[in-house]
Amino acid sequence: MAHKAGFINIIGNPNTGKSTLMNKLMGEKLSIVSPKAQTTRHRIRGILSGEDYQAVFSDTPGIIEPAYLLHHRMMGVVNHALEDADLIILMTAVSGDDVLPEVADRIKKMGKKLIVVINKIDLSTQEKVEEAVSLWKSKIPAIAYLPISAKEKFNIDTLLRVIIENLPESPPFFPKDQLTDLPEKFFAAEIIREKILTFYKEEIPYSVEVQVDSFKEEGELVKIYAVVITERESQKGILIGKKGIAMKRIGVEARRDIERFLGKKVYLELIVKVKNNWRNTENSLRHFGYNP
Ligand SMILES: Nc1nc2c(ncn2[C@@H]2O[C@H](COP(=O)(O)OP(=O)(O)O)[C@@H](O)[C@H]2O)c(=O)[nH]1
Ligand SMILES: [Mg+2]
Repeated sequence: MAHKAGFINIIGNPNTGKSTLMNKLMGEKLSIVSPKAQTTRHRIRGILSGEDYQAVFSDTPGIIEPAYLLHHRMMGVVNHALEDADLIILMTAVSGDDVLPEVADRIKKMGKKLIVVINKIDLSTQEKVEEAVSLWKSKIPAIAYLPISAKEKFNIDTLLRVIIENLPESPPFFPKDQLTDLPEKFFAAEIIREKILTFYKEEIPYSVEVQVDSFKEEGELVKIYAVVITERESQKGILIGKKGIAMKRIGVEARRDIERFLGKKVYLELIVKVKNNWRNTENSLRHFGYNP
């Protein structure tokens, strides 16, 4: 049988479970997950290779109306992902908000292969799920309308089968043992950000960026020095907490997950810095890797 390979890009509203889905498809936690919108800020590739196929998934930021320059960059990622997809997965949740009509229209006009995934059926009833399926059928042509639960791993195998069936014939794009195209230090920074998203409230999760300054392997130990950047002095105080206790907790939790991810012992040092208004500053965004 001929070899198949292609780019499958997962797009949709915030919080529909795009990152959870990619992780379940990969059987590996690559993308951070949280109940907060705007958790995913970059395109995160997961490369799944079988004997005769290679599926290159991209997880993308949820579609939002941009309020900051950062959001414009994030929506740039979504636009690229629409353009270079061989197959688009439009992620929706049974109970969630409707995807913007402009986005649905654009996908329709592109005429690309599309799978509409209706996620979080574990939170819904059979009747509601059927309603959602027929609604999407009337709205946009697709090769499949598939109800799933990413969290409970329901119908993920079926989805993967449909994806592979619909990949174009092509040699692989990446070595078969490669899982992603991003460096390990990117994932270390993301894991730290995930803990911040989980533990802090209000504006803090949205105002924080994490950069790994140094990532060095010394035998079995990986030494990581990371900077947590926030927008205001007052946020810095909250992030650090009384006697540094809050940041310490982030460090402990993040180190445990980074160790699991790398399969190595980790030494992690975190410092907090303020960069005024970084989310709206061209130079800062560029420096942090959000390119136009
Ligand atoms: N009940 C339920 N929750 C889910 C499911 N998939 C994702 N979630 C939750 O929805 C929230 C957003 O998930 P995430 O993958 O970060 O969504 P994204 O913003 O689309 O990437 C998280 O709290 C997930 O645990 C699902 O199938 N069922
Ligand atoms: Mg996400």
